Amino acid sequence: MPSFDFDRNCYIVRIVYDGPGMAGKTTNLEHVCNVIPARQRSELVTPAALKGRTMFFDWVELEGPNHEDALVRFQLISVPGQEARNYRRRPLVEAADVVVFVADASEEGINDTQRTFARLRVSMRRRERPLPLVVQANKQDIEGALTVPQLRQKLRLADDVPFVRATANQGKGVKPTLTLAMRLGVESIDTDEVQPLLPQLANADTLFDHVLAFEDEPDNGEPIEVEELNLNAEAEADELSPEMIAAHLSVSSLDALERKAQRAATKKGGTRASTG
Ligand SMILES: Nc1nc2c(ncn2[C@@H]2O[C@H](COP(=O)(O)OP(=O)(O)OP(=O)(O)O)[C@@H](O)[C@H]2O)c(=O)[nH]1
Ligand SMILES: [Mg+2]
Repeated sequence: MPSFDFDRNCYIVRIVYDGPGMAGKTTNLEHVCNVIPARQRSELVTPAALKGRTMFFDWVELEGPNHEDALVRFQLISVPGQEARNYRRRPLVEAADVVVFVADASEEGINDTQRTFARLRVSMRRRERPLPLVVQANKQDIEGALTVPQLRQKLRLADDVPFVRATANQGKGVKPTLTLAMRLGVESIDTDEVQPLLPQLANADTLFDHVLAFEDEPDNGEPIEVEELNLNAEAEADELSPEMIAAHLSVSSLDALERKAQRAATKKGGTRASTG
């Protein structure tokens, strides 16, 4: 939910750019900084980047419109997409008011995109309130890149989730993506509760300390639900209609149920044998 910063008398809407490694998240923020005048934004802060990969996050704050006598400021944060940095990614996603999912829509990137989206979906389900989402189908310049309808199907997203085509390294689609995310953020000020700004999320400095607190427990093993893992099976079944995919999914869960029942029966039999 959006926050209110009483020190600066402004609303804060946090827009988190999530997505797999090398999808173009940092490129989006860099382009935003190129097109928005310096007086309307902060510097782009990137604590420790290694060979072009985001290690912790990128952060920039933009001045937005007035909303009921107070300014809205947007904090744009991009996560580290590498799977090994998932423990740093998670607290950032949890702090989001709006998520921009930057999908690598190229054939090469689509598996990582699906896997990362499955993780995001788990985080979204854990929240009490729905998290507004914009999906950017990036790398449209690469031959064979998935179209928006193809990507929508791969990620199993309904028609009401907004998608934007983009080639972020040429600046294409970056601003429309941001505009949509900002609009969703401002709407959530009206429809959601607004909480006082948490000190640990106030600025890039405190956010860095917040993320560093997770270094002691680098647990990347976030559970992904069985249904989500079936995404890859589904990926092979490209030409299937939604009905066939639904049938396929229920068959896979039936198979899984059957195996589970068999395991339980064997275990039970074993116990009986040892006690009887
Ligand atoms: N061909 C192509 N390359 C792109 C596009 N967008 C970004 N790139 C390139 O992809 C590479 C990775 O981009 P980044 O923005 O650093 O990716 P990231 O998502 O921040 O990656 P991590 O920090 O590792 O999570 C860079 O070389 C970009 O120039 C695009 O639309 N098309
Ligand atoms: Mg990056």
